[in-house]
Amino acid sequence: MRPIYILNGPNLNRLGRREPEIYGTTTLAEMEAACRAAAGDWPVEFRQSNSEAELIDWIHEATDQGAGMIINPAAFTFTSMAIMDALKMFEGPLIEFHISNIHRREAMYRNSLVSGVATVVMAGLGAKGYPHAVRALLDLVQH
Ligand code: CA2
Repeated sequence: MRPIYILNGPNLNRLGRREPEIYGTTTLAEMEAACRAAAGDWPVEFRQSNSEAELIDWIHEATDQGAGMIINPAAFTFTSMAIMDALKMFEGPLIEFHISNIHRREAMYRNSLVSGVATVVMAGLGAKGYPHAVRALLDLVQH
C-alpha cells in the first residue's frame, strides 16, 4: 500500500495555542493521532513544515510514492505559485484542507491558488475535520 501524505504548512505546529475561536484548542499532535486512527492500517506520512522548500520537496516525494494527499498549506495557500506548480504534478486525489472556512473570512483569505489544482476542497469543519478528510481521501483512493 502506498502511503497517504498529510502535509501542513507554516505555523500549524503552534495550533491550540492562539486564536482558539478560529482554530480551536486541538494541537497538531492530536490531529495527527486522529488522522492515524481514521486511516486504520493504511500508512500515513503526517508532516508539518514552516519552510516552503521543504513542503515542495515533500510534494515531490508524494508524487513519486503517495496514493493520495491532504494538504493544508496555511498562508502559502494564497502566496505560493511554487507549491501550486508542484501540486499540479501530483496525479492522485488531492484534498485542500483548511480548519477555518476561508471564504467567510477577510478578503485576503479568499483567493486560494491551490483550489484550482485540488480534487476536493474542505474548509470550516474545524480541527475535527482532519479525520473526515482522511476518510474521504481513502474513499477516493480506493474507488
Ligand atoms: O484554516 C486553516 O487551516 C488555514 O489554512 C490556517 C492558516 C491561514 O493562513 C489560512 O488562511 C487558513 C493559518 C495557520 C495559523 O496557524 C495557527 C497557529 C496557532 C494558532 C492559530 C493558528
